[in-house]
Amino acid sequence: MPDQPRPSRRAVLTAATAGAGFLTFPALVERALAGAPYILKPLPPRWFIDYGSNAEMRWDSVDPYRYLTAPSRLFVRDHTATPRIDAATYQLQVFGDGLATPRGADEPVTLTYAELRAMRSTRIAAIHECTGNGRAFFNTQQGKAATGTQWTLGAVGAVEWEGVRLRTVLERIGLDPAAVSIMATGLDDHYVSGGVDYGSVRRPFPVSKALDDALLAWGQNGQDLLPDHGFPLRLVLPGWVGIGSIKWLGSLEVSTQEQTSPWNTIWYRMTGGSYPPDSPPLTVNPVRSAFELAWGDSLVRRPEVILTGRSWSGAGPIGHVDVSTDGGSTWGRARIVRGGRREAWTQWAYDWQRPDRGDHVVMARATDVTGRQQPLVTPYNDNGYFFDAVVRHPVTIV
Ligand SMILES: Nc1nc2c(c(=O)[nH]1)N[C@H]1C(S)=C(S)[C@@H](COP(=O)(O)O)O[C@H]1N2
Ligand SMILES: [Mo]
Repeated sequence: MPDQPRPSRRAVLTAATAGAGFLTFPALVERALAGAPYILKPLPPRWFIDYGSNAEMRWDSVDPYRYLTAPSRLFVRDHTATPRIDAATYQLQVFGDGLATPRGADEPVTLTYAELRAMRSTRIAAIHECTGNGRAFFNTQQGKAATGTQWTLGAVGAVEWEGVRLRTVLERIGLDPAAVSIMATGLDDHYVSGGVDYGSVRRPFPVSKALDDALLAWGQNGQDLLPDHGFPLRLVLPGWVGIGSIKWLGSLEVSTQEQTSPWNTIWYRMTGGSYPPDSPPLTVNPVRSAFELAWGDSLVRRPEVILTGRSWSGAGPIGHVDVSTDGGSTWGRARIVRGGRREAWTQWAYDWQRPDRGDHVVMARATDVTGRQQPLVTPYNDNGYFFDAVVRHPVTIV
């Protein structure tokens, strides 16, 4: 299952001591018995909803005066658990028949952490988001639950990544013009689900993305990557589904053939609902919006209540945002506070005039510069990807 919540460490321990569970997730049971958490950074409940190996950022903890999401606040999505990797012995391996001089997996080009960091560095501010962000709303808003972690809207952040462009690295190694696909593979444990070992977390992406804006990142917001976010090195595919940005990057296989892995054939493509069986792997993220409010927040009545929030799109900047405070009957344009080109997301504010005391539903609907607008209903898919419909957010004016 994609984005399946791992049982809490306590639940794993209970199962393990009861003699159950060893067959289903031995590595995780071992880890739990050893007292190791899945995620290494602290997850204070005021900032995060803790799902074991996944952690969601709470939108009401977002500071309206901070544009970027601090590493300590960013959501985490681990298929198994965060590994600790020693940068001193780390090597990135690059191989495949798509290199100018083809190389097998047993004779890769290797790059050490120090060699990578000595290369020309670039900073890219981008939205970082899980494909399943908003999944819970398939159930709570549209009445049909999808499998996987029931994220609300907090599996997203804005990050300024620092690293070397993959293009630079490939040019240095030498690329065959016939290369089409690159398989990125992580160094974390094999992903085992339902008794099946799917191997290392890995997903192929097109060479065109590699030559466009893909980054081999060692930093986030001016500091080294945290272990949970991929230390010492992760791939970043700006604007694309989070699964493309492989953490703890172990190898890149450059091929003249299209490549597949379960992460682009079984998961991270649309299945079920009205989707055709040959629906392609997901790439560019949709348009979404969130209020910087808790679910069911209470707001003190004033002549003017200011609602703040953010909107983002994988395809480009946000053009405009409309807000409704009456459940979608009427809409007014939000003020853009910060956004524009080369930015990760757009911050906005809406001045709610003379709200009545009582319960209300507030909604934010964004349109990006390519003309993509959030729909009111998102077609269902089995794994609950790309919930981009306008979210009906309850608030109470007290
Ligand atoms: N090696 C590896 N890379 C991975 C994953 C993983 O479990 N292992 N999870 C992916 C998914 S589904 C997402 S949404 C992002 C999450 O990145 P973050 O935990 O740094 O926020 O990493 C992606 N890269
Ligand atoms: Mo994800």
